[in-house]
Amino acid sequence: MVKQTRREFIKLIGLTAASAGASCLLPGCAGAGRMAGEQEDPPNIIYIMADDLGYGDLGCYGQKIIKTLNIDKLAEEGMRFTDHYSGSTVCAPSRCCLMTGFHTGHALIRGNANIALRPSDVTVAELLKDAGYSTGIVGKWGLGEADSTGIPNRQGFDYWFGYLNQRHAHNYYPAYLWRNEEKVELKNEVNHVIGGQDRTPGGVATKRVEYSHDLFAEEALGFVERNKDNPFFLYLALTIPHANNEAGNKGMEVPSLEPYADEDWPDPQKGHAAMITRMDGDVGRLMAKLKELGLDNDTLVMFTSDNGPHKEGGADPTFFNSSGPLKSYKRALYEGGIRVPMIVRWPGRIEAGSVSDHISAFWDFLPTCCELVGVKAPEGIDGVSMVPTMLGRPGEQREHEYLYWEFHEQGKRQAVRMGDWKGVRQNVAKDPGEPIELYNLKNDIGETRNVAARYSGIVAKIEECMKAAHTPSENWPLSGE
Ligand SMILES: [Ca+2]
Repeated sequence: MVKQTRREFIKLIGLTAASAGASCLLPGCAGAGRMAGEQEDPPNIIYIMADDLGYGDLGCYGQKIIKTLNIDKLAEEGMRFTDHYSGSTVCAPSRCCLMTGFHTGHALIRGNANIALRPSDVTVAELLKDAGYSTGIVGKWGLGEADSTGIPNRQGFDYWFGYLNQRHAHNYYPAYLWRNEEKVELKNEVNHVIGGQDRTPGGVATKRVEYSHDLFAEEALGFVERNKDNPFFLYLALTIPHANNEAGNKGMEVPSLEPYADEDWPDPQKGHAAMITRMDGDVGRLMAKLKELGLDNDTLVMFTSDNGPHKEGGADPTFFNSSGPLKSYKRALYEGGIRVPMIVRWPGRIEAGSVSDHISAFWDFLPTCCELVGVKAPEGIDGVSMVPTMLGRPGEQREHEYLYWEFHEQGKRQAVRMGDWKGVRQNVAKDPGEPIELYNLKNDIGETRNVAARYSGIVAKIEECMKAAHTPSENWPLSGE
C-alpha cells in the first residue's frame, strides 16, 4: 500500500470503520468524549518490550535501587496496569501471542523452539499495514529464521532490523544482524558456539565494538523520523536485560556499568541494573524525539516485558527484588514468571497518573490495535481489546472469563487466572491429572498459601478451563496426547 499522509489516512480509516461497523474512536462511538463532527485521529503506535525485565524492576512498580526515571515518567503521564500478563514465561511463545492474539493453548508457537510463523498466520503488523500504517520492528524476533515464511518482512513488517534467532540474540556484540533480508556485518568478532535444540549460533565476542542495544535505540529514532508524516507502528523488541547464556557468570554484558560502577555489588548485579538504566535513557530519547517531531499527542506508547526476570548469566533476581511481591521468576507459571509491567501513554486521551487492575495479557494487543484503527479483529482469537480501559471507559470493558498458559519445559505446566483466583498445575507431562494448586491473589499475591483443599468447586472450574483452553498440537503435546 502506498504511504498516506496523516490527513488522507484519517479519511480512509473513517470510511473503513463506517463500512465495517467496527467499534472505533470516531465521532458517534460511545464515550469518545469529543464534540460531534470532530475528527478523531488513530494514533501512531510504539510498543516497547524489554526482555526478561521483572515486575519489580521499575521504580513505578516499586523498585528502590535501579533508576528508571524515564519509564516512571511514562507512568506518571499515562496509565499503569497492575494485572497485565505476558504471553508466556519465556521469549518465543510470548512473542507469538503478542503478534497473533492467541494464548499458548491455541498459539502456533508455545515454547522456545525453532518454528516459523506461516503465511496463514495473521499478525498485528499485517492488520496495521492493511490499515495504512507503516510498520517496523527493531530488536529480537524469534518467530522465523532467514528464508522462512516467518521473517518479519513476510509477516506484515515493512522494515526490520535485528536478530531473527533467539540464541543469536543472547550475544550483545554479534558479528552480524539482519536488515530486512540482508545480513549486516558488524565490527564485533565472535567465538561462535553452536548448540541447543535448533543448532544455531550463540557466542561470546572476542572483539567488542558495537553493542546491539545501542544500534536498536538509534534504529528506533531513525524509523520514527522517517515516518513522521504518516501513521506508523513500531515494535521495539529490546533485548536487555536478558543474559548472554553462553558467557557463564559474565553474561550480563553492557558497555558500561555506570551509574553503578562504584557500588559494592557483584558485577552481574551491576550489569543488570546498568542495562535497565541504559534502556531507560533510550526510552527517554525516544520520547524526546516524539516531542521534537510534534508527534507526542499523536502517539500511543506502550511499555512492557516479555516474561519475568531471569536467574542466568550470574544475575540474581532476589538481589533487587526483581519480581516485586510476586513468587518466582522466568520459566515459572507463578506470578513472577508471567505478570509484567504494562504502561500506556497517549497525552490527552489516556488519563495521566491513572492505574488499572484490569486483567489483561499479551494476546489483547492485537485486538487493541484493531479497535484503535477501526478495523475488525480476526474471528476466534483469544484477545480482548483494552481500549475502553485505556480511554477511561471501564464500564464498557469486556472482561476475560479467564487467562490461560501452558509451558512445555521443566515437566510441563499449566496455569489459569480467573478473577482473583490463580490455579497452577506442575508436572503435567508425568500426569495430566496432577493436583492443581489454588491461590487467592486478592489476599495472597505472593502465592504462599495453597487453598485448593478449601475451594474444591473453584479448583474444578479451573480444571475445566485448562481442558477447554488447550487445543492439541503435534508440536506441543501435553501428557497422553
Ligand atoms: Ca524473555
